[in-house]
Amino acid sequence: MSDSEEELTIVSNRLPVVLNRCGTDWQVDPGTGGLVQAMNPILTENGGCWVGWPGVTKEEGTGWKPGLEQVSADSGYELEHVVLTQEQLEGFYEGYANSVVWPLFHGFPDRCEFRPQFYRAYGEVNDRFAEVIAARMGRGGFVWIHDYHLFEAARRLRQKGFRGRTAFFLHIPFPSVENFSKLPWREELLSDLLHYDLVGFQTRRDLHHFETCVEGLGLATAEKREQGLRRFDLGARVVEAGAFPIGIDYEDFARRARSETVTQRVEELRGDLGDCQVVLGVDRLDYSKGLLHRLRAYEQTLERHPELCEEVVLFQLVVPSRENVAEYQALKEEFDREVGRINGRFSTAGWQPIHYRYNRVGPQELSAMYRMASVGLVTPLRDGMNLVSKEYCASQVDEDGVLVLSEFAGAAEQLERGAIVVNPYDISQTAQALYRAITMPGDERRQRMRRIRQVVAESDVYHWAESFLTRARLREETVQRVVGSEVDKFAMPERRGL
Ligand code: GDG
Repeated sequence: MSDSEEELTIVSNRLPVVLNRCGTDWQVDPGTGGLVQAMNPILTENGGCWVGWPGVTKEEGTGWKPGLEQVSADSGYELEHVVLTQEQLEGFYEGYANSVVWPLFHGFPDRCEFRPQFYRAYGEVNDRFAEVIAARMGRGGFVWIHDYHLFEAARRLRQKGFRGRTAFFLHIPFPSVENFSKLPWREELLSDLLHYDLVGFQTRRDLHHFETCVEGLGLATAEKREQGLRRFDLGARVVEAGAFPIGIDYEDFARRARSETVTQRVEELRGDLGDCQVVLGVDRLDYSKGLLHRLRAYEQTLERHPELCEEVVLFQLVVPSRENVAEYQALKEEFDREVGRINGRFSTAGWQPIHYRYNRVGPQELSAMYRMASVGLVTPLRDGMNLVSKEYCASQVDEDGVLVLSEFAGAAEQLERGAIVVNPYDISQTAQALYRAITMPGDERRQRMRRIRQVVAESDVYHWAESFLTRARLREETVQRVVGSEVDKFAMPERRGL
């Protein structure tokens, strides 16, 4: 088997499956979404494996195993599960990943709960993942690890004797040195990332932040390479880091948006909304998505331009997320209250300014929403990339929608030339941008939309996977492999004490 055909192991916190309990049985369906779509052809063609947590805890039994095996057989590659207990899940997932890393990396340090027991649980679970990977791969091969749940996987794998190649991609932003430095385990986290051969970020800004943190904390010095890559020389080992902005399956979104079913559904939805111009928001319920700021900006637009009343609606889809975390429940309550207040303030006999749905919808319904909307309002306070902004553009097959995009979404680096870019903290500026989008003449809309659709099409998810994998594989020729004690170059005294 040549290098380019080498078997690939993908690792992510969740396996790409959806498990639903039906009485005492389990229904297991294949997952959807960009990452799965991008990996499917590569894994099925060359053979491979996906390692992850199936989504249920050890306490819930193993009745899902036959279903998982079936999905694995149908998809043509193996699904290797990592079983976690409820306690591990709480400390690792709800604790360290979502109450430390997520808020810190999205610029909300005050929301962090820096509890040592969370960090310990995170280490334990990363070790469990490493065990499962090592058991499957032995000492060699190529493993691509995804996201902030698994920073420690490469170090722990190497401790178990693994000598193959490891690559990592961070889907969320990397914080500035000011924010990053607040982390009690900051050196450990950086040194964990420096155990990978290739580390990928969403944007040049994230890469720059990483580089500044590594240099600022004195761990290594970055050397600039071709294509914006950075190279950290650690003696016997070299680590590369780069920006690889993730994309979507553009063709799939465009095709679906044009389909008969979706075209019909667009007409129905438009009819239901009284033929108003639709401003669309689609977000997981999360404080990083700037939902409350967005409502205030919309309210201000209506306040300043009363002529828009009965002409425009904000259609907001909020997708439930992390429902058992108290903070997310509180955010939902506040959001519900604000929607009620604004609707109470502006509604007339036949018109309501905000249509709000709190559920998950199917891909066709989502496509219809994207296509019917005259404005895509994507205003996260911070976002690694934000796929919704790209999906909206791909679905704008009539090319007459306008994208209003937060400068703090990773996507802004690529889409700034066609979108109206806003600072979502600046309510007044966002309101003005929204007004501009609603009233933008047709020619300008088409010109801008065409420009961004081209970027989204060129840098789709296949391009992303291909460029990342090509870089990871190229490294084999240029880099000496890590040997023996070099692994522990960054062993932290504190870590040993934990
Ligand atoms: C993380 C990073 C980065 C949403 N509602 C429905 C639905 N969705 C799909 C969208 C989109 C995805 O969920 C959301 O992706 P985002 O990128 O917007 O945000 P995160 O979930 O926070 O993702 C982010 C991403 O990873 C990838 O690297 O861009 O910055 O935070 O694909 O379509 N899909 C369906 N029904 C819904 O109701 N079917």
